[in-house]
Amino acid sequence: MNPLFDTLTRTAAPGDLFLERPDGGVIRYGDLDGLTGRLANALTREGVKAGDRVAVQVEKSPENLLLYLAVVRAGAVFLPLNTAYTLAELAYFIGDAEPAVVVCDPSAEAGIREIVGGTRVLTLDAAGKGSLMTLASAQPETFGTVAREASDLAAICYTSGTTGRSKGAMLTHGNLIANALTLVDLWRFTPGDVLIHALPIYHVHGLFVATNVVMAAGAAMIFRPKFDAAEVLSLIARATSLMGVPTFYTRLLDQPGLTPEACKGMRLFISGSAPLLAETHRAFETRTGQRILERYGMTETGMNTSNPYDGERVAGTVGPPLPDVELRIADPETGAVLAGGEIGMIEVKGPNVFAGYWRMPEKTASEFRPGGWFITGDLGKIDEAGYVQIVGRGKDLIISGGLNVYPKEVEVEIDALPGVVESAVIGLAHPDFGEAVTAVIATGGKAHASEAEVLSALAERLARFKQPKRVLFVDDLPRNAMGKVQKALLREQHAGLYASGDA
Ligand code: MCA
Ligand code: AMP
Repeated sequence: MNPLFDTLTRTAAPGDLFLERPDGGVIRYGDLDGLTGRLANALTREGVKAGDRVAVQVEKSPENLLLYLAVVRAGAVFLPLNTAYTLAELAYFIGDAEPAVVVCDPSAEAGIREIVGGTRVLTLDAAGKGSLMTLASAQPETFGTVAREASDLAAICYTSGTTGRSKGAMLTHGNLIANALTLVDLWRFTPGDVLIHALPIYHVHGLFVATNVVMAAGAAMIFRPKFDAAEVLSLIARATSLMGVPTFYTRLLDQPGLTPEACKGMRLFISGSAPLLAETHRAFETRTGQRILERYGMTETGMNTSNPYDGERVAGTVGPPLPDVELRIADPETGAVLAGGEIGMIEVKGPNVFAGYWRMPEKTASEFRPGGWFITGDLGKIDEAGYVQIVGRGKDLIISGGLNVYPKEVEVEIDALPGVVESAVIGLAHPDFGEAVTAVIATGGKAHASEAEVLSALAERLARFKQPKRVLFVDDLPRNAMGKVQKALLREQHAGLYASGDA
């Protein structure tokens, strides 16, 4: 038995719709056996064995999703990579994960071949074509699904770290199944549901929360290459649910056609990955009559909490812990559990919590408390009704449009530029992205490069979403008595930078 593959493919009837392609074509659940069989045979032919990693940096397409399923079916470990990562960033992931096969866009093939040494490279483009598909089309549909245990790895998802080095979160079959089944139940997904899938599938939200929940329920997806507010609105009449980051909802609110009538067939709007402003929650309800359900998760844990389906969905909270997740608030320094209502570190425990960081046993150990409690790095409190409220982050992290950016990683690149004494990268409130990456560079009062020059120097080094939206220059950075850069003060000083909706 292959726990994850079996769980995802056992609910639906063969004739049920699995996915509507961007071009309007369809894939039915009954097609999955043959489609993933060909791909799994292709991977096996390329030498992929149980436990091997398959690194995938490709545009979103149904074939990309089929590849995920085929990797799991072949007993291997799916390793999705953000399409925005530059070659410099990729070199680290590939060196660290040592995949047996890398699948990339044809346009990136030459560059990737240079950094991977002898590793096999196959291609897959946005239209679902490429050398992987050519190889798969020549393979038989029949494939003997590789047996796995619940404790075996199904995926490794890289997540940045405060020290600048990304860590590979190891997710097991058991982790992904537990979370998917809990969410199907909690959010009441059934075979009658149709989800508009407009998230990227290189992160936990679009790949596991959306896809696994849909499949475990035997439901269907309208699969879009990316989020486009007008397009999503035009699809809403045929759908029952949407999962998105807060930027989806602020952009939908800009659509004049967003009305109760337009949304009347929808039963569930879910938001997560970044804080949903209470004001967005209220505005959405006023415009549509629907209360967005906000939930909270992490790459390392999948989902931890969710506002209820039936009960009160409270704006500004992420709801109670999921039924099989334990959550506590602890003193960030000592780990002592704090009394109800106090603010502290959110720590979680449960079948959803990952198996550790790939080849980083010390890092793994330092992020768990005795008894298996994972230290999330988020600061929060639990109110009297048992709802969790996230009040800040213990980690220096910016979340821009639902994507995480660790300031340290950007500062390291900026500090290496000529004329920079030091830099502080901060997140400032932004009407579209929630927070915008902003660099403050100390020049010591000397001549320095322009904003455009700094940005162009970073373009090759950092993925587009990590690049600052603005670069500000100061003589010196403000420091406290301990000599620490006062990022909170910088955030205050520049708070209104994006208020006009600029940039
Ligand atoms: C695109 N750009 C961005 C972002 N996305 N800049 C900052 N932050 C971003 N998130 C760049 C583009 O390259 C472009 O630059 C410019 O900003 C404007 O692009 P635009 O066309 O407006 O962007 P878009 O393509 O519409 O994308 C915005 C988006 C997208 C729809 C919000 O970023 C997105 O789908 N985000 C979701 C990410 C996600 O799935 N997160 C879940 C992580 P230029 O014009 O100069 O080229 S998993 C997780 O967090 C846990 C598990 C959880 O709880 O879910
Ligand atoms: P990632 O490492 O990309 O999985 O991002 C996980 C982080 O996103 C969490 O540690 C939180 O800081 C943040 N996050 C996820 N969902 C929410 C939410 N609903 N509200 C506030 N922050 C969230």
